[in-house]
Amino acid sequence: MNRNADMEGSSLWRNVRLATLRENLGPLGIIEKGAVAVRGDRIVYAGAECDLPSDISSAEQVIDCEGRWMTPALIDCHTHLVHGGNRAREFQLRLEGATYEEIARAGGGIVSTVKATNALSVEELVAAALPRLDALLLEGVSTVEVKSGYGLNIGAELKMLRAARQLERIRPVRIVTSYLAAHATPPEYKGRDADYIDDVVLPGLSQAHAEGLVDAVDGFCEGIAFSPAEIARVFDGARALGLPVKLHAEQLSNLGGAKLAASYGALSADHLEYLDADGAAAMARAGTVAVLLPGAFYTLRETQLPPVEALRAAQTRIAVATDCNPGTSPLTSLLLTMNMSATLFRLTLEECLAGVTREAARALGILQETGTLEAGKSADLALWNIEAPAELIYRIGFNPLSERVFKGERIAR
Ligand code: DI6
Ligand code: FE
Repeated sequence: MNRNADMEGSSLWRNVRLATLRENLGPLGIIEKGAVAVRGDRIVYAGAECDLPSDISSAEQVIDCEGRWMTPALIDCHTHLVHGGNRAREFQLRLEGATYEEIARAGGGIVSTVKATNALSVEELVAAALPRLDALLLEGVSTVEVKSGYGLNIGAELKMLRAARQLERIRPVRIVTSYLAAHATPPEYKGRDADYIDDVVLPGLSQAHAEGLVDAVDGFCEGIAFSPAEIARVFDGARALGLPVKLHAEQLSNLGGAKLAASYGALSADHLEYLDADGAAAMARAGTVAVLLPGAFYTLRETQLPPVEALRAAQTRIAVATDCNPGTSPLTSLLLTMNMSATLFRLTLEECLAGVTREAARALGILQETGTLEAGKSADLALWNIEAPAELIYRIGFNPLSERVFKGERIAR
């Protein structure tokens, strides 16, 4: 065994076209004749093949990519992946003419998912989430944000977050958690939002944080959920624990949630159909990413488009995500999410692709670690059987992934 120790666990991806998503390299950060070198779990080189330094030009494993395209592995930065049951029956009833109110009165809606989630153990929640997670991973996803928010009592919120953490141990994926007890007021606290925040949301947050279960704190700021003043109390709790915040804001009406989130230096504000130019500018100033969720827009047959022009004018960063949830976005495809972002929201190719890589990483506060093809970052790569990047957003229901690499490890499709 005289193998060079430096080459241990090393791989070289050559003859590859790179969409690095590095901003200093122009749109998509394209390098036509590229190479990517990996040592252990790190990218040590991502650039032109002809400039490959001689000390890293040899590797244990050399992969000729035959001109395929490589992007950073994809990132789904907003999901409710862990939950019990589904709402297909409600979907069917709505097609037959039932209204949301009728369904809610019959015990449906978010309350039915809360019941179904409370009924499951951590292991059962993991088992329920796995097929959804696997669907994402098969399309080149390597990082998934997962929220709590269907427990609505301390025990069940912690259970959801434990299930989310468990997913990372049984699949090659990075999971980033958000504590979303401020998603809805459970029936037992009806009309007593403040008590729910005092009794459940804030003490549950301290417990979940003490267990290492919380990467960020989320809330739902809406007429049917929590007011900006109530969300501010939750954000104060997050701040006291040193946790970053994000917010479901301006989905159904404009309550100024995005502005509030920006004032707390939020990582992101999400949905945003009813955002105004002021809110977009406040987000840009705070570095708060706008996460657009076309799956919910589509499922709700919403007609109010998010203010994409205002976001561009303010130079607010834009990400896109599935919002995978059983009520308003039963979507487990980030490729389809990109297509919807283009078709429904008129996002450009660059906005779509940056939205599931670089900007999604920024929205999760992990841009130092992943989201671009860049030396020093985690070797999270996706290799595609495509002739041009536009194919990633153009097709509907077709998966051109060739292979995925997570932390340097090759994962067969
Ligand atoms: N926004 C939504 O659209 C969902 N939650 C949220 O914060 C709805 C959740 C559900 O109906 O289960
Ligand atoms: Fe959501």
